[in-house]
Amino acid sequence: MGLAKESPFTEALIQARLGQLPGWRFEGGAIRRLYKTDGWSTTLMLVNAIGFFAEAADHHPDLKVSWGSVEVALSTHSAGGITEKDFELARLVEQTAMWRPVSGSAFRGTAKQFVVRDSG
Ligand code: H2B
Repeated sequence: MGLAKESPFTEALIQARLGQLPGWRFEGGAIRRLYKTDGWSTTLMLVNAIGFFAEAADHHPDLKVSWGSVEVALSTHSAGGITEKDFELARLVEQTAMWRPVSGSAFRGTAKQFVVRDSG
């Protein structure tokens, strides 16, 4: 007797949940988003930030890394589809990638483009 296999979300549920995650789509069996960056160093910082959360969560995305972009693809291999784990990590990745100091913050923030806001 093993652990009960988690059942994956239906496509209708995936699409409904994606309504709350602008920029993310369901394609090739994964929920995914492309983040464009201002270059290699920002790309690597984003990869490392995602990697930190993924390891702490014990849930790991596929990352497609190019000079000026990171594509994040999430699925739950053990369930053979999309589960709450993927949506929870997607929300965390989104908050992390798009985080900037709010106006009026004590932080000046960076003048760099960093992670592009309308990454698609
Ligand atoms: N990541 C993802 N995306 N899907 C999984 O099923 C998964 C994982 N399983 N990270 C975890 C690790 C499992 O292999 C380990 C043993 O906990």
